[in-house]
Amino acid sequence: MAVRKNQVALSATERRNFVGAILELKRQGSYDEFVTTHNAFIMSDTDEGERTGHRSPSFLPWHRRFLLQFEQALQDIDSSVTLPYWDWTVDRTPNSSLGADDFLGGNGRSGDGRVTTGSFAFDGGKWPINVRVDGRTFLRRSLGDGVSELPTRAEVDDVLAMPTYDAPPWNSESDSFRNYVEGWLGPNLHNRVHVWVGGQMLSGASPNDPVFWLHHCFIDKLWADWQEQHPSAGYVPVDAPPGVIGLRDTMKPWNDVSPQAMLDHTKFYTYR
Ligand code: CU1
Ligand code: CU1
Repeated sequence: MAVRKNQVALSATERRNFVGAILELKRQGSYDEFVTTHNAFIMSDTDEGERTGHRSPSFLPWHRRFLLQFEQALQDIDSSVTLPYWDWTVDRTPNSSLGADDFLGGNGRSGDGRVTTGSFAFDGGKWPINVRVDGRTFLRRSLGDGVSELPTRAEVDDVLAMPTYDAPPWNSESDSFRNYVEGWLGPNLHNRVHVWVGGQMLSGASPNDPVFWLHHCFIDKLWADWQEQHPSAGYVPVDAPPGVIGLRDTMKPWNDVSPQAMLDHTKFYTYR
């Protein structure tokens, strides 16, 4: 059984293997397919129309499946690798361990935001930004510029205490755990972290920054924590209105994956 750990708990070897598998997936061309898929959903998910990846109840199961597929692609390269998570309530400064030279690299430089340290720096030659929303071919970050503070543990705990998974109108206006975690209402958890990192993380092509996976892994863990705290509150809606994914509906781009199939993450991995 795969165990997903906090990134601060990874050994130097585990960090090297994780980064190495990502670079190899990039070299093979498959990494950019994940960026393309994610960007397509960001562009098409809307509050009133079809919404599968974002702004909707399936935000959490969609990303759980997306991460699982990415993790399995890494494991095809190195079977020892699992996705680590970034607990940004603790590791919350630009100088945190996440940004070490042997891990994800640090902040972008002033002016153009170009990341110049770590394995994903443009000058290393291994991390061209191919799927992009503008002409810039280098990874960018501007930590803390768009919003100065990452969410706190107290804010996370308040959101975890919310008893209802989701609610009408099943979009960015819903008063619900899913919408508060996603960040359209309340203290803004998930969206705020994208803004705090800045650069490509602000766009639909956010998986261009490998920190995307560690951020979403923590969001996935928060969903698992919520499920444990609210065992009788399941995924809703069971039967959904047009545009929304109900419990047993198929989530694009897959043709055999429903939210129901993603509810129990322990079939695939556990968190430590
Ligand atoms: Cu997303
Ligand atoms: Cu995200």
